[in-house]
Amino acid sequence: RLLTFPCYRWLIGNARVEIREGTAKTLVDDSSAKLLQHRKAELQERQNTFRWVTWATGIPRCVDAKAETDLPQDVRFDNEKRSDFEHSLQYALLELSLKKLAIIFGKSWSDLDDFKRIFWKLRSPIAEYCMDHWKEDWLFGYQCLNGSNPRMIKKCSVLPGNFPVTSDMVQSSMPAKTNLDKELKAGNIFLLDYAIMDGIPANTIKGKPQFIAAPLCLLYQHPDEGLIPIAIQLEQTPDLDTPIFLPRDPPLAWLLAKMWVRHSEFQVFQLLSHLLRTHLVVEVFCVATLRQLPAVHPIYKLLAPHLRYTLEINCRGRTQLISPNGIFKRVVSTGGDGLLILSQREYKVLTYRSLQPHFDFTDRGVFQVPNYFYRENSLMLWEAIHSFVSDMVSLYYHTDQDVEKDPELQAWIKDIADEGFTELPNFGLSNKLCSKEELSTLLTVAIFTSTAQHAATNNGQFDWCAWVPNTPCTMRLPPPSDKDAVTMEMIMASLPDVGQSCVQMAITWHLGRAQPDAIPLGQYTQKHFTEPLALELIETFQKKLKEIEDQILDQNAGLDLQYLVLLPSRIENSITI
Ligand code: OYP
Repeated sequence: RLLTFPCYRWLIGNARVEIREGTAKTLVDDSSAKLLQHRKAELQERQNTFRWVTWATGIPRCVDAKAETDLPQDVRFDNEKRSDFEHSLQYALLELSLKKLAIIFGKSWSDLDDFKRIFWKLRSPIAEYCMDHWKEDWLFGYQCLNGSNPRMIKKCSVLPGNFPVTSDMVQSSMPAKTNLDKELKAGNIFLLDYAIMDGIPANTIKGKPQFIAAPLCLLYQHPDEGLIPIAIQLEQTPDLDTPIFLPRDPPLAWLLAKMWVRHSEFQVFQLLSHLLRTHLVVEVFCVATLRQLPAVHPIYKLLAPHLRYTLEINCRGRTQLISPNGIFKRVVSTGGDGLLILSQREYKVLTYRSLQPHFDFTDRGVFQVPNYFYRENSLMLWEAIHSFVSDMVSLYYHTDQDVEKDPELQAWIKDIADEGFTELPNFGLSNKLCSKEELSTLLTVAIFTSTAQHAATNNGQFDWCAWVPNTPCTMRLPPPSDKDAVTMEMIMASLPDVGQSCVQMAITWHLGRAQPDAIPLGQYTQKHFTEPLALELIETFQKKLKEIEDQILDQNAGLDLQYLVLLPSRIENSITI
């Protein structure tokens, strides 16, 4: 395979032999006119190859390619990855279409247990656990912390004005000696607020309207039961048709209310936490790095392993997943116009700060919540990456001035801030880098997002979405307005039908399963760096990751429900799926 992005070039007569190895050099380190000429030529070529394009306004810009086939070979899947990607999906879809046939020609689809009939072969231990326990309130709470969308829950010290929960309503969820007021003050009340879903247009599938709600859900950190939901309102504006559902309501009413929250969760999780906040954010780093940093540049060498396959998977996502006839349009309630409007709303409020886990936890007020394994693991990983990256930066930049005076690095940050994250006045990332620390933080954001954060959202999706009633991709009836009128028939007519459920299982299995050619976090199969000092830092980083691995395994030993998605050995080095 031709290596068109060399780190170093040997000039032998007229032939240009290109290899990746060699000492990393910033522009000021490269002295000979010939090598400087090469840097320039390489960047010109890359800027011709990788161009920014606005796929849709109001979301991050991306690489100009109509489909993955427009991308140059160097950034395409290799044969093994491509054939695995295409076959695994076909396998899952075929498997499920057989089940679907069996059901259509078998007995009716009328009870929650009927979901079990499409739940064979494609399974995981957590998905099975979920199937057995999904109705239990504590598992609903658990998923806010350690499910596949662990960034939604916020501390609630004052009830929102549009959510008139009274002390009486929730007293039966609390020990007698306390009450809502006391618990609000004590910091034990939390909120899920899906205001962002309010007014999102819903899809029409095969002529049938789908439905979207914008729920509010109050949770309580119970001294014995753990985090549990205690009140749910399915729309943002309270009124007679929008009752507040409570755990003491008729069981089917409470269950359907929770399903509606989880349906919003599916949309926010897949489109905002997963697609926008990992895939699309990282693509900006990909494109800017390919356009602005020559392969011999230390920052190129540092980032390249974290950008593998991301352009191709994102192109496939744009053409097959969120396109006008894609998977979302075919089976998800936000398919059609909804998904873009939702993403644009989130993009408007996206901040650079929220991509840094310690700020994210501070701003959501969730530093004290017990058993928040996602928080504990992601902070350890952030620290490890930040310390590795800072040491690497110090190898090549001795002073803050060195950073300021690297024209390639400054062109890179300008591309990121002005060309990638356009139309974002409140993002909070400057288009200049003034210090080593600013550079290290930015690199940590890029690497953390493409590794740990992507793993945290992507890798548990089959576990939590395979049992469709737990996280339904669409709803086929409007939210219930009368607590006493909820029946099993209504629940089955609301949840995804057999076909939609099969696609949800197939796609989440396809994306969530371990990738056969995965390169784990901190493992480098291409030897970008060759200098001993850099290699030593890589080794230290790998040792640190091993310690984290052991610590996470220790924490999980003996747990029924283990949180292993952030085990370093299971985190991929880049977004490849
Ligand atoms: C690309 O042939 C990707 O249908 C997934 O996209 C699935 C395909 C193509 C389908 C191929 C085909 C990967 C990149 C991404 C992302 C993040 C968002 C994932 C959302 C998954 C939603 C699952 C929907 C279930 C109903």
